[in-house]
Amino acid sequence: MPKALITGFTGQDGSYLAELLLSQGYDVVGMVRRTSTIHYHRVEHIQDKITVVPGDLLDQVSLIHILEEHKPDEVYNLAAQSFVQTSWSQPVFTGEVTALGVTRLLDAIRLVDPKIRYYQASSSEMFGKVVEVPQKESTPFYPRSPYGVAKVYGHWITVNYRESYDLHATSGILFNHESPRRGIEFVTRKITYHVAKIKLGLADEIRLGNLDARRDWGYAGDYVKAMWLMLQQDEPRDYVIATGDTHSVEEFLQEAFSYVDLDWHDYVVQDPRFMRPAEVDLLVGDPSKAGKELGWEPTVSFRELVRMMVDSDIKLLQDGGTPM
Ligand code: NAP
Ligand code: F7E
Repeated sequence: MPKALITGFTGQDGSYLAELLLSQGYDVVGMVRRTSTIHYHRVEHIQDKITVVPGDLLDQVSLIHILEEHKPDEVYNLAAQSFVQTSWSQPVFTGEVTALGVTRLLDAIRLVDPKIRYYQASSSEMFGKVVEVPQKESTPFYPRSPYGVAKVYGHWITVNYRESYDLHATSGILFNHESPRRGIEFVTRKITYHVAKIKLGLADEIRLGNLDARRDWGYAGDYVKAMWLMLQQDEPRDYVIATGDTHSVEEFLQEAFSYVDLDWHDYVVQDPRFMRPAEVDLLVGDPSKAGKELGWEPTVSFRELVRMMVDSDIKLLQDGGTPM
């Protein structure tokens, strides 16, 4: 039975990846950091099938101990300070976790077992102020936030360890991917949760920042499959994972509100608190290399994604639940 370690197991992608690996017959080890309250809401349905271990990307000793004790064949590094807005208020912390955390983990692999296959969660935020449309593997990076800068470091240290130590280390450059398990602070989930609240009479407005930004939004369940496929290749290579389709925040609003027969203009308040010091205006990826070499393609359209998230949030509220 192959064994995989997932860092960021409690996050959106960690939960979908754990489900996928379990369905493929893996023994799954999920790393969680210590917090004063336990929040396993995304993974509680599979918790008894997973070996949950404490560890932190800030603490290299914890990483070495996990690798020595559990001996994984594959490591998926999904842990990060992943919210772009927070990276301006906590730039050093973001660098420690999202950039240097990658080196701590790669170096632990080099020391304990260099045969381990490694996946790095790189991001379309590395393209930032884009120099090419659409963005592909060879497009130069121009990050626009401390988060984007930290991800560029994580990306290049992964390439460097592959070339320096012959590690099977792969970097997936994933464009935005969403789901009903998306954190409530990200714009898609913030919108669908508020649409559900407004529809049910529990709120009467939603406060947002820049509505013109365009993103290539896909479904997280599709994207974790690409991560797994990357580690099954003989040669480690880097891949863009995207839909090739782009929409503005305003288009997302339009789609979500009209689905429940409401007009978004009646409820949206623009609030400078949600504007960013530097914006990424347009992202759209070219996933053709992943299509050709991995046989990967997205299965959920923009419209299906929006509706899936709105439906889920309406059900969550009707069942008396709270957002993840
Ligand atoms: P997420 O929901 O924010 O999950 C992040 C995970 O990282 C959580 O499990 C979190 O644990 C964990 N974490 C944070 N700091 C840590 C630390 N110091 N040590 C150990 N674990 C730590 O993010 P996601 O959307 O699933 O994204 C997964 C990865 O892909 C991230 O690296 C993100 O930057 C990257 N990415 C995401 C997207 C996207 O659109 N979703 C696109 C490209 C790249 P807690 O539960 O304790 O907070
Ligand atoms: O913002 C605009 C905001 O926070 C999307 C992370 O997973 O994907 C994600 O980063 C856009 C931006 O995601 C609000 O200005 C307007 O232009 O949902 P977001 P993100 O910054 O694209 C990448 C690929 C990652 O790697 C990251 O980890 O929406 N926007 N009004 C808003 N955004 C938020 N959050 N809140 C607003 O009120």
